[in-house]
Amino acid sequence: MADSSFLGWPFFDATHRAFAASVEDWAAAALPTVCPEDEAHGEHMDHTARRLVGELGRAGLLAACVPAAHGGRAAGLDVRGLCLGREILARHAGLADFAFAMQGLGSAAITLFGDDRQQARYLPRVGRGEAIAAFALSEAEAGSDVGAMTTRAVADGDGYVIDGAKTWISNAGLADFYTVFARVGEAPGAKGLAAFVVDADTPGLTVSGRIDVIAPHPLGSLAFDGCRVPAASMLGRPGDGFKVAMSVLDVFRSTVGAAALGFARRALDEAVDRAERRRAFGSRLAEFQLIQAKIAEMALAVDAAALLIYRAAWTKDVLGGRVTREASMAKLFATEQAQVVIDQAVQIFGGLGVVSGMAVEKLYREIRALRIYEGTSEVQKLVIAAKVLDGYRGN
Ligand code: COS
Repeated sequence: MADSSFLGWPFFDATHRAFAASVEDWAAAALPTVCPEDEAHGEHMDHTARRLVGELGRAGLLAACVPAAHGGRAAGLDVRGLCLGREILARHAGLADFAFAMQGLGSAAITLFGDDRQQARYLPRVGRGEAIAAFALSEAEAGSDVGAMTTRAVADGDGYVIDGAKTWISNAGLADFYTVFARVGEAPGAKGLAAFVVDADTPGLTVSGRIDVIAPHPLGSLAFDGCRVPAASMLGRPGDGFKVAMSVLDVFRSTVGAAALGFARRALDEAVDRAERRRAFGSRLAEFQLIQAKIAEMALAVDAAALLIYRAAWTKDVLGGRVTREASMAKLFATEQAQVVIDQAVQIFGGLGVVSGMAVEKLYREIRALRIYEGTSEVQKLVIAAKVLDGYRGN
């Protein structure tokens, strides 16, 4: 049974504890049928992901992804709710975490920068699980270096025409709309970007390919070929795009850490169960001090990651403002440590740990991408160092 003592920490109030309990109850009751083991990948995966969004919406759990004015739990983005949802769902099933998280990531720019009309058009459907959201930032030559993107939106009459290509787009092909970042005007690098919300059926927007990865989820590339969107689809103003993207990532990097935490907790649970049952040299594994040392290190990493994640989430929810440093610390530490925890769990399982389909084998594949997407570990270090140095210099 996973440790839930962290819910007693002062970062949470009664509504968070109730929300965590409802996610836990839903996961235990619904996931075996909504996301059966053999339908979470392969040809069934898209169908399962779509069904997960619908069921999460019907259960009211996507309320963590949208603001209260449009059916959500909190006045703004509910970072603690997002983190709790991701942590608990990731502990049960990676695809469930994916479906939940993408509703938030794909719509967050609308919550943070959209006008009333844009919010009313998209957010209630996102929160009910009736519209699937996606975030289209990365390009083949612009991942860490966001300012290098070349997708361009050219003003034309009462709208913009978008041309270019995006890749590594989660929910490509499933989404009903995409938050798309493109270059507008002539300003260089990060200064010349804008964000748009683009409906999936807009002529000129096509899914140009699917990408298979080691922990499969719906992922692909998009092509924009003379894709005309109304000027009213821009989120914020021309030139705001980099700020929009970074503000969204300030929230979602903590939630990536939370998903890693969920994977790590599951690995710790699996490892402890194994250590208690497996016998070697006449004793249970749990009686050997080398195994106890691993368990201690794993538990310490899990708790330390949880503290950083919920510190970042609480800071954003309660104190507001930018949490760039806190979110980067949470993501960096939680994802790197989850990789170590899961690796140790595989070690405790021995040969069984690398057998396809074993829980720890799946976690071992599942965790790897989290150290890369939404800002690599290396980018997080640059961000943290810049903030520390800024502080020292009095900026
Ligand atoms: N919130 C709001 N505004 C922000 C911001 C944030 N978190 N971070 C930066 N900005 C603003 C800055 O204030 C600055 O504005 P001014 O020019 O008006 O001062 C502007 O954006 C540029 O900021 P900065 O100079 O810090 O940007 P850099 O080009 O140095 O940023 C990194 C470099 C690498 C930190 C950034 O590009 C980054 O995070 N890259 C990773 C992107 C990523 O996660 N990609 C994966 C996407 S998968 S979804």
